[in-house]
Amino acid sequence: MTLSRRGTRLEVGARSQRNKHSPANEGALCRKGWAAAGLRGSRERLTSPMVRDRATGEWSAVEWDQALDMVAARLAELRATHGADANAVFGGGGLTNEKAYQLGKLARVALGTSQIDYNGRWCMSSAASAGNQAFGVDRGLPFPLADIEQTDVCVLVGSNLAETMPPAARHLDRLRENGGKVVVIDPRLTPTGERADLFLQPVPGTDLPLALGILHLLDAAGAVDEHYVAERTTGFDDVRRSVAAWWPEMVERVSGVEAGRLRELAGLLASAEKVMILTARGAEQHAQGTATVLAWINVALALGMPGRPYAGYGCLTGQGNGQGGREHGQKADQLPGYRSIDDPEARAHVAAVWGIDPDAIPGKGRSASELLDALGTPEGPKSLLVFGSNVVVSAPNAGHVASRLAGLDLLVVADMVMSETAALADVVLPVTQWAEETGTMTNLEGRVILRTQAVDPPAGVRSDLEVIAGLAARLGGPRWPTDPEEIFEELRAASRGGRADYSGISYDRIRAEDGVFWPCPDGSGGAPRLFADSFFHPDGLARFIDVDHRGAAEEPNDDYPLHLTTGRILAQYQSGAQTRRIKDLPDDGAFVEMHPLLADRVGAHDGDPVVVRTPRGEMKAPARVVTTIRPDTIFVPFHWVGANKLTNDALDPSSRMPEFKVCAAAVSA
Ligand SMILES: Nc1nc2c(c(=O)[nH]1)N[C@H]1C(S)=C(S)[C@@H](COP(=O)(O)OP(=O)(O)OC[C@H]3O[C@@H](n4cnc5c(=O)[nH]c(N)nc54)[C@H](O)[C@@H]3O)O[C@H]1N2
Ligand SMILES: Nc1nc2c(c(=O)[nH]1)N[C@H]1C(S)=C(S)[C@@H](COP(=O)(O)OP(=O)(O)OC[C@H]3O[C@@H](n4cnc5c(=O)[nH]c(N)nc54)[C@H](O)[C@@H]3O)O[C@H]1N2
Ligand SMILES: [Mo]
Repeated sequence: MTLSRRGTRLEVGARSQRNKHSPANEGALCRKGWAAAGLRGSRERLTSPMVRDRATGEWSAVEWDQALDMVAARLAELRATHGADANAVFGGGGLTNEKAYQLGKLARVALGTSQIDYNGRWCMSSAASAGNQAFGVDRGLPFPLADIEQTDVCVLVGSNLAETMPPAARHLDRLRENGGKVVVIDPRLTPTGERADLFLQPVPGTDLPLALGILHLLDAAGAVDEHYVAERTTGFDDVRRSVAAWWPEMVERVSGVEAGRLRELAGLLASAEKVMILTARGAEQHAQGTATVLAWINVALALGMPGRPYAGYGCLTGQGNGQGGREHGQKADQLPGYRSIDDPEARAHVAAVWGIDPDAIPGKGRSASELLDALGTPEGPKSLLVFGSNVVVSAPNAGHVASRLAGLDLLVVADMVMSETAALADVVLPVTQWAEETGTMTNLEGRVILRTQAVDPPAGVRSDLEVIAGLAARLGGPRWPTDPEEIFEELRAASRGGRADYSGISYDRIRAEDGVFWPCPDGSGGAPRLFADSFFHPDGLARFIDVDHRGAAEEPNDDYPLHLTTGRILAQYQSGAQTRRIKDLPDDGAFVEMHPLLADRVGAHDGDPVVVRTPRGEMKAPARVVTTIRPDTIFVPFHWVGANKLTNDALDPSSRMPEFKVCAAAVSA
């Protein structure tokens, strides 16, 4: 039996000196960052467009013109036969702001399709939806990350940041050096949990009743900031009434967290002057993810925290451009500047920037999982262009997604490697990697930063911006720019007046100021800390939203008696398309984390192959027996093909987030 998680042995690349040029991570990178250059020059790198013969399955290298001509001709043909929505686009939160913006424009202007969405739907969408509802704005952190060090109590709900944002873990360490307390809520005791002063280990999918129970206790103890609630919020009365039912003993029954622990946490929060509540995917990737985040925001509001220095609520980001990637129009319901595609004023503004009639902008499309589910069906799109996602590994219920892709007339993937999704494509377009191109990203603090090209790309590859412009030109439009700064200038104009207003930001300003925070209308300074005087709803007030616990979409039963949850390990990134190809990173393959009590019951020893089954599929991997997980729960990392054959594609009604973090499962030796 191993008691240590193998992933934790990796050391974080240490750079202890404060680096003024990257305030969020102080110049530190995690192990993957240091090794990322390993993919450059690798034999795995694609350097020529490839076309696959469907009959024989054979790939052949073709010239760029030939590949782009062919793709554009097929897209035009599908549009002519089936209408504009026959073509679909799938983007990624790893793309730069410029790429995300151009991809949205490619869909709406060059293809005229409403069918575009992106993998960010699987990432922070529930927190985004909750932030918009409660505060009227979705900026992951409304304060700089380093503010963590100055708070009194930092509550991490479903975040394993020691493994998923290693450079940020130092902020937790400094908070504790400063006398502050760290609280971690996770069904697994992770390296983040090991840093906690108080650790709560709930059943997956029960963070919502935990929050209701905490608010119940705070209210009973008279710890609600009545003045703040009256002056700065609306809707508390309903919330107060509904949490009255959530006695700690009832919360214990649902969540498995002892009532005493709950009281301990409530006591800590009641006596603190500054409380910071941060959620990540553990709390958010649920069919009730938005409601769960809202319940924790309610706790923060009741304590009077949002807008107070070094306090409030925030969502810890995911992908490299997780924040900027959700602001500039690659979402099904969105136009650049975080505008709604349904808003006539937004449509008129963006249409003017694009030089088209507002009526030519399509309406709302399908969200990521719904889009993938519709592919190749009679009503659904017949083609898909993928930029920056490896959907057959990372989509929920991935076996079903693969069958949908197989029903397409045309699948095109732009990638730097032959990912599992690219391997199913008709055409693969080889593109440049981050170090080989320039562009802006918006970090979790809402800080727009510039990443400049460091090295020349290998011969034969093109940037996504060149690919997009190449397709747009062939689809009959005017010539589109390929220079990132020129595109950023257009994005600035398109975002003007929107919620994520970038109009005051320029490449020069970003260089001069080490990043600029949005909202930043022309002539303004940018705003590192939000909500000091007012929230973003027209009346300036924050909203308490009354939410109740519905439970997971799929609860354990006789056939599938366990909770399965999924997530990340330190050494691998996402679908692993890049990190699994880097020799310097350890790759031991997937595993099934389980408690010794469970291992005994199924007769498995550490390292033995076990089979995990859910109603959707099964996978085989070695058992990893650890005392750090709940005995009723198993955990599988999703970096390898397998985990997502098991996961449930039930969606959150408002964010359309799938339930990656809990479903019913069975395990056998
Ligand atoms: N090493 C590494 N770092 C990454 C990534 C990567 O792939 N690898 N990906 C990046 C991206 S895109 C993202 S989104 C972030 C994600 O960052 P995190 O959200 O920190 O990562 P996860 O491992 O998905 O989930 C966090 C924790 O949630 C716990 N959890 C599972 N179910 C529940 C539940 O129901 N409730 C609670 N409270 N906790 C639960 C898991 O045990 C896990 O420890 O990481 C980013 N950083
Ligand atoms: N079971 C389970 N599944 C999950 C999650 C979970 O916690 N559990 N988490 C979800 C989350 S939070 C996320 S963010 C997704 C992520 O999962 P994916 O959407 O698959 O994201 P990546 O693995 O980062 O895939 C990026 C792909 O794009 C390529 N790529 C990278 N940069 C670029 C670029 O600039 N241009 C182009 N054209 N290609 C590029 C990479 O080589 C890779 O093949 O997975 C989700 N899936
Ligand atoms: Mo993510």
